[in-house]
Amino acid sequence: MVTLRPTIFALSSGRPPVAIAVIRISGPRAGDALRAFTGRLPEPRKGMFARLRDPDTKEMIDEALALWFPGPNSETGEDTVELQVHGGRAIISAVFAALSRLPDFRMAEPGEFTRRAFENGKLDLTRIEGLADLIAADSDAQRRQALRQLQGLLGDKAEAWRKDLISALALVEAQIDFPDEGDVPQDLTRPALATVRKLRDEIAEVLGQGDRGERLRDGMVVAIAGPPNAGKSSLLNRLARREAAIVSPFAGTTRDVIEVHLDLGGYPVVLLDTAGIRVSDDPVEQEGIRRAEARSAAADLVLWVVDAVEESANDNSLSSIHVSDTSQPKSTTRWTIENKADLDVRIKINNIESKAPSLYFKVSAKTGDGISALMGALASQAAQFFGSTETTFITRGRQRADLTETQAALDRALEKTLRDDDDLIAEELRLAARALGRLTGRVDVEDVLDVIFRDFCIGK
Ligand SMILES: Nc1nc2c(ncn2[C@@H]2O[C@H](COP(=O)(O)OP(=O)(O)OP(=O)(O)O)[C@@H](O)[C@H]2O)c(=O)[nH]1
Ligand SMILES: [Mg+2]
Repeated sequence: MVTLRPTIFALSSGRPPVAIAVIRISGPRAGDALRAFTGRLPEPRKGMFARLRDPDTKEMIDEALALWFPGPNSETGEDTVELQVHGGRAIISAVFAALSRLPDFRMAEPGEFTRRAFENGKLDLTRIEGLADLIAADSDAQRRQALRQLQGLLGDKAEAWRKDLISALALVEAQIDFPDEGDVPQDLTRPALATVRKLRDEIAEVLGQGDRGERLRDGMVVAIAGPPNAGKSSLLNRLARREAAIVSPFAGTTRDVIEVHLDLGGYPVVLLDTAGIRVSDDPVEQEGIRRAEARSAAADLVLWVVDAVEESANDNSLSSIHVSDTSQPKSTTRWTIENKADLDVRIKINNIESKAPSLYFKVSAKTGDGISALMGALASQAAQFFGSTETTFITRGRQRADLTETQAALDRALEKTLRDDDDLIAEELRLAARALGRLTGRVDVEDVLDVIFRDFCIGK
């Protein structure tokens, strides 16, 4: 007897207890499971109210909504069942226990439903990456980009390119196979190369769009840094609107880097609170300072926080801060934040003062004064940082690498035309087609699948 491919099941909704839990079942015996629980199969793709009974004892487990999606018109391409039960732990475990007792059933691994969808040709790799990003999206801009990727913005384009490339390759191969035969028109290579040139230019354009798409996935990194006790952690808490970091009157409170994810005007921002930078004998604090400097150097923007009172005592010389801190490479944009404005006896000055190239803000993390202006400036900075991502095709380094390889092979093919060597041209075109196939997961897929599915949750 042929052993059936296992039918898999998992909880696809959030951690119980919750109002409703969604259990998904996919595989050749999914329909059997539904029949075992309810005694019948509903009409495809229509919700059915059902009493779920334990297949062995016939004891009722719960009242549920059952959905039946026969393959191949299902998300995974296999027969699929979705049960919406009340989201209590005992209900879910009773359903799982009963499912595990059915022959050829087992729990799904993380991302296994999506993996089956991929194997059944429902999704290419770029769409799967879009799906992973969609689930992980924290902000509107990320959600929109992920959705475009899920809808095939890059995948469809890559597939169209691959088809054109294969037609071009067929022409070159025909030229090689029938060099002088009367029924084959002369010079098939020339039209093929026109296609190749067009493809190369289109790919170059996509690659030339910059790394906005990749950056949008990670978010704009904003590091809060500065001398100890300036109120960096207080500022982080104020911007995050929660007590994410410990605040204390003692200098040297923060040691580890604290990370908070914010949505600013629809853009993802990662805010870092770091240890106050000073000379210290304490090895733990030294490590904290080392981390603070490393993370600030890698940040997209540094908010350099100083104590307004100390600033005024220092003869108001903002420039001294710039001189004293040499840890920042020139390329990182840096704004100076004078905090504790509530304690400052000087006459209130304008909130934002443009001191190009850095910006200067005066705030009070304690009273909230000046915070909304700072938030507004951060939101515009994020909007500017990400620019328009509407037509950004590349969202991952993996995609960029495959496209760069495609382009390089096309370039080499075009160079070979000078030497008029059709065999070498054909070989480069094959390499280019292979790199494009890798992008969508048509070839060499095993190397990347594990990396991609590592990010997936169970039940997806
Ligand atoms: N009056 C006033 N006090 C503040 C303000 N912001 C912070 N403080 C106080 O300043 C002290 C230090 O604040 P923190 O936020 O812990 O400062 P920090 O820069 O994170 O300090 P380290 O982590 O030690 O480097 C605390 O007692 C805060 O309550 C402010 O705007 N006004
Ligand atoms: Mg702190």
